[in-house]
Order: sequence, then C-alpha cells, then structure tokens
Amino acid sequence: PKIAAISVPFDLGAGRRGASHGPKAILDAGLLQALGQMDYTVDHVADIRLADDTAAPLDAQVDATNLNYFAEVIEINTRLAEQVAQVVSQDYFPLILGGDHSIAIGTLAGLSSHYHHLGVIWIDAHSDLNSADTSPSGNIHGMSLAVSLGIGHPMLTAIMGNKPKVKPENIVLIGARSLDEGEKKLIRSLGIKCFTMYDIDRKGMAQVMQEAIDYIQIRTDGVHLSYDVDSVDPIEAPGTGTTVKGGLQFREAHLAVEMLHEAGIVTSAEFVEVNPLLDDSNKTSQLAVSLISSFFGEQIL
Ligand code: DIR
Ligand code: MN
Ligand code: MN
Ligand code: MN
Repeated sequence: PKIAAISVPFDLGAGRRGASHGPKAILDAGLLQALGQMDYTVDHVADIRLADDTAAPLDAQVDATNLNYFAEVIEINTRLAEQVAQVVSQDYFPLILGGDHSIAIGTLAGLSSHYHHLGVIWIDAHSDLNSADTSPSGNIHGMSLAVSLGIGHPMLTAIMGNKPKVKPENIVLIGARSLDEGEKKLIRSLGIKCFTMYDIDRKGMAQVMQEAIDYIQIRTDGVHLSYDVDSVDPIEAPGTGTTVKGGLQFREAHLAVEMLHEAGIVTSAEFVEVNPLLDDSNKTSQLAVSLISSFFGEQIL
C-alpha cells in the first residue's frame, strides 16, 4: 500500500516542551529509508503547523478553564483532521508522526469521515480519558481519547462534526499503569476494554494482543493504532515527557506491532510523544523507527 506520512511538530498539548521535535528526530533516525527498503511507497505529504500569526483568537466568552493552549490545540487538530480525511479519501494509509498525544483528536476526527465503526488500539501508560473537570494538569494530551468519545469541551468535540468519533466498545487500551481517578471511573462506567500492565504480566503480551485483535476486528470497519511511546518502559524509551516505570519491555513493545501486522486489521497509525530534548542520544527516536518498521512488516528472519 501507499503510505501518507504526516508530521505534526506540536507539543502544546503536553506539559513539557520538545515533542514538537519528534517527527524530525524520527525521520532523521531513518524512517523513510527503512520503509523504502520494505518496498513501500511513502509520500511525506505534510507538516501540520500553526499559522504564523498564532492561533485564531477565541472569543473571550469561551471558558477554557484547565485547558492549556486551548486555541492552539483546536487549530492544529482542525488542520490535521482535514489532512487525514484527504489522504484517507485518496486511499493512502495514514501514518501520523507526533507531536504530543493531543493530536489524536485531529487524527480520529479525520478518520471518522471515512469509517463509521472505527476501532482504536491505544497503547499508552495512560488512558488520556480526562476532561477539564478531572484533569490534574490541564494538559490536553491527557484528554484526547475522551474528546474523541465526545466527552469534553464542545469546541474540541466539534472538530470535523459534532459527533463522537469512536464508540467506547470499539476501544482497547493496552499498557495502562497510570490512571487518574476520573479516568478509572470512566473506563468502568463505559465498559472500555483495558489491558493494564497487570494483565500483560499475568497473561503475557502474546495473549493480550490476540484477545485485543479478536475483540476489535469483529465490531469495526477500520482500526487505528495510537502508539504513545511512554507505554514502553523508560529504560528503553527515556525520551518522552511523562515516563512511568514498569512499562513494556523492548520485545513486548515490538511483539504488539508484529502481531498487528500479521493480523492485517490496522488501517491507520500514529506514533506520538517522542521528545528528543529528553532523550538519551537518539534512543527513543530509534525505538520509534524500529517499532514502525515492525508494524509495517519487518521481520527478524
Ligand atoms: C495525566 C498524564 N493523566 C494527565 N497524562 C499523560 O495530565 O492527564 N498522557 N501523560 O499521555
Ligand atoms: Mn497518551
Ligand atoms: Mn456502517
Ligand atoms: Mn502516555
């Protein structure tokens, strides 16, 4: 298939600066060469950026309490959603390079133009299910999955149409180990499928992934992979803004994407939260290239 790579050098959804340099670091670590060797046609179609004159001024009446960089997050995600919708309509496989995880708002909004029963596999130490009311930080990268469910500020949930972009039963969380109280309540009340690090320890990654694949493929018409590199243990992925110990080991992180390739169910992907300013040399950027290569079918033998 032909891949449309979309860079989103944006970090204002996170609490620390630097994820905006993620896309370039991943490209510099050799992503396009690696995919080219595997006979993919990769068109790097766009860098999604804010306009030079900063974000459009929002009406002073809008209450953006506990929503940091609200206007900028809306602007970047509106632009990203349009770009994703366009490449999907041109039969590209969208590959989004973040950027902080707030950009999932735009990715999922854009995908919702094409898929009516979109599945989402969310690999992350966190669940990103906060809203302004429950967030301990006000950082919108911790709210993006909630927004995509239609929960949150109306100006965020209205991007690309005022409807939920994904249904709770079509989501699988994998790798969770740092959940806020409001997020735990939401996961329980909506019945969201969640494989925590406990489940991965207990069952093994292979079984967790097989259950996730079996669960999601029967109910969806497309599957988006949203891979937050902070899911991986900080020993392997130090270059990210909110590390949490006790994460995926190197092989578990790869096995997840290898099994997704083998299953052949994923129709779009994003890799987010690589922060080169916090990295140990280019370790985390190189990990991202390795994960993306495995996701697209690179094999050991
Ligand atoms: C925390 C951290 N739950 C928050 N979230 C992060 O601020 O909402 N998500 N880091 O990736
Ligand atoms: Mn995240
Ligand atoms: Mn339908
Ligand atoms: Mn995270």
